[in-house]
Amino acid sequence: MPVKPAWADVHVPLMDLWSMYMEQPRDYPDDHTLLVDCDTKRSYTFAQIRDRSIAFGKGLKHVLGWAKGDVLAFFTPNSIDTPIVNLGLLWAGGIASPANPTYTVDELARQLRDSRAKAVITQKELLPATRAAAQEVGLPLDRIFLLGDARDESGEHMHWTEVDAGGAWIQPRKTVVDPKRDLAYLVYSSGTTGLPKGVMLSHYNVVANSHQSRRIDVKLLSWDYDSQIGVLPLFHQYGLGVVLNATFCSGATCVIMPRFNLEKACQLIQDHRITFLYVPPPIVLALGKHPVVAKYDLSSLRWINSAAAPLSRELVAAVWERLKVGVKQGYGLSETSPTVLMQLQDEWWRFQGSVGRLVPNMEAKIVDEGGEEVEQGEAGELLLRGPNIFQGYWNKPELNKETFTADGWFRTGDVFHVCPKGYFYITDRIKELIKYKGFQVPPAELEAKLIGREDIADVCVIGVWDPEQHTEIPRAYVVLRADVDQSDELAEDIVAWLGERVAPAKRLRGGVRFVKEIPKSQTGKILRRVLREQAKEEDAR
Ligand code: 4UW
Repeated sequence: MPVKPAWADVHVPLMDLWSMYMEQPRDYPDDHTLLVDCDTKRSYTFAQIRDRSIAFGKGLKHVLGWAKGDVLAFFTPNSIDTPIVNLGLLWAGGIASPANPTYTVDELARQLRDSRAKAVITQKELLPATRAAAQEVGLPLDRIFLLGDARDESGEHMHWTEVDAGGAWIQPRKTVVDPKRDLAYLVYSSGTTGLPKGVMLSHYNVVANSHQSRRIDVKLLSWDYDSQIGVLPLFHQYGLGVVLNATFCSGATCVIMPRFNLEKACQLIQDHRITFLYVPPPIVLALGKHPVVAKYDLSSLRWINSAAAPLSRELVAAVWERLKVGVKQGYGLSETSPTVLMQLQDEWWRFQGSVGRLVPNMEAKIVDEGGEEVEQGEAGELLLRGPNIFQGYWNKPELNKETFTADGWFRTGDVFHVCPKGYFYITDRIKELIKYKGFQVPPAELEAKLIGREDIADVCVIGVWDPEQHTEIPRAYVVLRADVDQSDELAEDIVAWLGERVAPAKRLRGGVRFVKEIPKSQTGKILRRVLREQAKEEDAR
């Protein structure tokens, strides 16, 4: 029998995402500050966000002839402007496709090409990479806009506020979308295998997930007391979905950090009396163990939520010992808009190690390799159904057939068991994905690059556990060509060579190991599990 949520279903209104955030009843006043820049202290109230997003949406329609379904790519570190541009785009019926701002030119070009982005918005410091990527895919350079504080003196690239100005006089008519059919986001994820692909999230998917998860965290927040730091990347559903959703729904002010710095984060928590945090496990590690934390008063914190990668009980205990703050967990995927499982605030100590229970309106099944449901308590792959499940991968009909079962269950590629009370425990991953500090690292992407080297005959990249950093790190198992001799220098060269060609999160921090062959099944499929076991043994020595 599929597992059902402990809660009754919630009503999911049929509306677009802009209307959900900007037009629904809320507890806080229009002039309440929602977003603050941690450096410049520049800020936006709700009314400013609403009005500026409409102005940007009008500008997009008029200046660029933006049509429903046109994609705007985001290539920017976190900025308080991002949510406004994002909302303005949704108002104009567009689709946001955010990219990791540490991407190389090739990686960005790939996403621009695949998403068929009509324009890209970036910051001045990233203009050289953005221009190079645009040129590579034939995107006209005047389709690159800027956000943030710095302008482009050459005048070649409009600042988003200039796009705004261009449509000031036209009627504010929001583009009508079909919430169930039209997309709000095209985020990139490698799914269970291969290269990153566009995850199609409809307005309804995201609106649903907001309502599904509201009764867990958002319910506890109040606009005149609570605040958070927006350190999670807004190019990822954890930031774009969970963090912004908490702020817009509750009014809890979000102090946006462009990049994480522990000391700075502690200073912000102290100065702004921050009450809650959404973070990945490495930040929990830092809060629990790093000496710098002791210099600051973090007593305003009420709770922390960790998700996106595994978190050990030991770290949860370390944070409790030190700060007397509970770290609860959540689980989800880009493909699920993202929240699927969540612990309540008091469950981190009552159900330690669990990543929570199903949010409302979802169903879950745990199945064996043959697709049959396992016995209660046994481990297997987690399958999901619900209104927050994505519309499939962009332009990948064949893959979509494999991703969903015939009766519509989404295969997560994660291994779970569930206790009789409905608490879920994640124990393994059967998909290829590696997570470095919560960032996706698709092994297939690194393998494709490495195999391009003359001296490499075969290669497999897996994630190995780094207990000090508390994260998986990518390691390459390499078969050299017969006439090439292995050496430590060559291993270092391979690490450095790849490091120049990929975003920093994808570097081979786990090093290179030379092997005689890559274990494969009779059908030629790489047996990653065998290598993962081998790596565990090697690292234990
Ligand atoms: N423990 C172990 C976890 C966990 C985990 C995810 O990059 P994506 O596609 O997506 C995310 C989403 C994070 C997220 C979802 C819901 C939510 O509410 C929240 O915060 C409260 C954050 O990371 O990667 C998805 C993959 O990441 C792994 C798992 O393998 C999953 O398939 N993962 N959460 N708590 N592993």
